[in-house]
Amino acid sequence: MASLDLFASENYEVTQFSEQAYLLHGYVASQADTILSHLRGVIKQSPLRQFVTPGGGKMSVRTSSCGDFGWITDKKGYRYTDTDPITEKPWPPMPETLKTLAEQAAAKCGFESFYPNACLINVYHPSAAMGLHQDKDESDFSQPIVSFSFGLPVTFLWGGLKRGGSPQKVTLQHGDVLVWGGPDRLRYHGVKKLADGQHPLTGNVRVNLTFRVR
Ligand code: MD3
Ligand code: FE
Repeated sequence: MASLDLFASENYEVTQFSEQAYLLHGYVASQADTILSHLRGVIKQSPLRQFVTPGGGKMSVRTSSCGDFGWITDKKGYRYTDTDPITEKPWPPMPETLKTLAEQAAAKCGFESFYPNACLINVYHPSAAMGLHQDKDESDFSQPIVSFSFGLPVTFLWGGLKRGGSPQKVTLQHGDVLVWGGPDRLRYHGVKKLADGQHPLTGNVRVNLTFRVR
């Protein structure tokens, strides 16, 4: 079992929010060092940047991607590309460790054939936030989205399938994994402004990875 050390904790609590929405508490905490060092390699090749949305506003979150496809936005809209518009080269490959951990997390929640080809990297500094939105730039909504959170905690917001109403709140902590699939895949979601703080592994930032099938 050479790959045993790749496996995430088997002692984690699960919170089920909805029919196919799960929080695996601390699922990747033991792998955080490895994952974060892979990410440092990725962002050396494709740097973090603050995109400008079609509405003309600069995003507060700093973003990069790895995998066959990366998510971008500019004046023309939101989409996936196979090339980083800054480097004009393919996005860095998705590190196998990350891909395998995301697939394992999905499988724990009943998604046995999830093979992500895009990993969006979001880095939040204090006061960065993400407004309520749906993730609908992908082509197959039967595929779940898996997210890993590292570093500073944040209040995650999740609402319904339509805008409006008050979203539910949940704190996402270092090492937490979210899996959203099936009828929950198109829920509105976002995160509140990041509060200042210090985390031993990330300093004053929160890092979020979302694994998707483009
Ligand atoms: C619920 N990122 O990158 S991750 C995003 O913390 C995004 O950076 C947030 O929303 C972040 O698009 C939240 C958790 C998440 C991701 C996708 C979802 C929750 C979701 C899709 C549907 C419902
Ligand atoms: Fe999202």
